[in-house]
Amino acid sequence: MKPAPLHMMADTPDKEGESNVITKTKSKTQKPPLYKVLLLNDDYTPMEFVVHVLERFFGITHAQAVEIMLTVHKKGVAVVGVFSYEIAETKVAQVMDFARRNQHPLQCTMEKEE
Ligand code: TYC
Repeated sequence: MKPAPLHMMADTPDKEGESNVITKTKSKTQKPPLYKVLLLNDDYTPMEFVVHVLERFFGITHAQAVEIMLTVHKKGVAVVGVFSYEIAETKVAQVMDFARRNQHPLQCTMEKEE
């Protein structure tokens, strides 16, 4: 935990014989959770289709897309990106819909970041 910002700190100066311990460590405003978008391997979706999907929906370069596709192919799964809930949900829906319309079994899911 980071130290409390100046505006949250007690402004009473220390008196002799008195401790001035700051007990407030948790901020009131929490960062919104982030979600990993995961791509899963399968035996049937063509490699070129996966690369196209990555370029089309995640705005990454061809080289990055090939790299991620090969990671999924070898390891079974890879994180494609990390987004807010709504953006992650949209990416998953776009990939799943595009794969289904092209009759490929490609699977894409999302997972909350710890
Ligand atoms: N394993 C697939 C093949 O050999 C390629 C592939 C890569 C499929 C990544 C899905 O998410 C995937 N054609």
